[in-house]
Amino acid sequence: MLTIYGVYCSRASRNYWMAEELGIPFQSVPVIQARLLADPLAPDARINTKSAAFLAVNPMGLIPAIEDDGLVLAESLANNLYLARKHGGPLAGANVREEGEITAWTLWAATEVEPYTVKIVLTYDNAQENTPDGKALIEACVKGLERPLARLEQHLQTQDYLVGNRFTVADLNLAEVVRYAMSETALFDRHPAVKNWLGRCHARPAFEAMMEGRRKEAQAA
Ligand SMILES: N[C@@H](CCC(=O)N[C@@H](CS)C(=O)NCC(=O)O)C(=O)O
Repeated sequence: MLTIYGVYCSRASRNYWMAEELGIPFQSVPVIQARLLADPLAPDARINTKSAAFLAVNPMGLIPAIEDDGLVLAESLANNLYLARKHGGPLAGANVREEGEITAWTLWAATEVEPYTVKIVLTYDNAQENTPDGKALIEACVKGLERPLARLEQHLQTQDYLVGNRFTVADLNLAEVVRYAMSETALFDRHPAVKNWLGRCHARPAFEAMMEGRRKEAQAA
């Protein structure tokens, strides 16, 4: 059975959403970010990204990691590409051409979009969004996002999804990266096709199941 190491409130959300989309059984090992604990190496600390038990799974000390039939992978977006390829169906590329497009969009998400969006979400997580430094950082990130979002807007003006006119793993991977910037509503108002696409992705029952996992996790904390 697929094992996902991580927590819903982390990049592991991408893998939980994917498992829900595929409808495959999975177990979750709740590994929390070490930075959230006062003393992650304390003997009674809950399992976290600095715990020896987790470092044995992912020596990088980052979540998520997945384990599937003895294979361990530890890059959230690549984990999803693997799961799509393994389980097939409409989420995966139907041919080599679509595989190429899915890979390109996924690497684009990681390299051209995530460096900005993750800084925005972390600024909010750290309650820095109203400080002068936080405001300046968000402003710089929004500026950096204009070009990629304009490119995405252009693509989505003529199609509802990124590849093959259907929801694929490329949409899931990019949507989870773009979600981190949702606080910047004016940015999305300037890119209505992107906003509508994100809405379509978020209307999926599997996304809602993942978000329910996040809510339960937050309540239990
Ligand atoms: N490129 C990696 C990045 C993983 C990453 O940075 N994970 C964060 C949580 S979202 C983490 O484990 N941080 C450790 C910590 O904050 O202590 C991926 O996409 O899987």
